[in-house]
Amino acid sequence: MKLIFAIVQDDDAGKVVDLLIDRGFRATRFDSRGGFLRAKNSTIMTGVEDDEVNAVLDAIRSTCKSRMKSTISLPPIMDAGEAYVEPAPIDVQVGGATIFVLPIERFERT
Ligand code: 2BA
Repeated sequence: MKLIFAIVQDDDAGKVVDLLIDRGFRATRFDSRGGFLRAKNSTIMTGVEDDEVNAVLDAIRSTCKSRMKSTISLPPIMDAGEAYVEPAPIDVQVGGATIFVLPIERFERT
């Protein structure tokens, strides 16, 4: 059995969960936040049999789009006398999805 964590953009999370449920999988969605952009995203957790992993990954790939996001790069904290660097907007391409597939040692639903 495997545990799949997929970090996806909020705009795609509802579609991923709906498709997984339609296809007979169980899923849990968490609100999360990326460390780099500090923007809200969603983490979807799903536990599946080994032979179902590819079907889950297909569902995620088919619903999650990569998008460009803008952020402001903040200057490091400066000491007195250092030149001020204007915060500059930068564009980054945010996946798709960032997916981790982990082995499960034991699974119980009581
Ligand atoms: P964030 O950490 O907010 O990152 C958003 C996007 O910013 C990343 O998209 C990447 O394009 C860019 N980025 C991240 N760190 C960077 C850096 N040090 N320098 C330059 N650009 C950087 P994705 O790679 O598609 O990641 C989307 C979200 O997935 C991330 O949001 C984070 O929440 C999660 N994630 C990605 N890789 C991860 C990892 N190895 N472990 C845990 N979470 C991860």
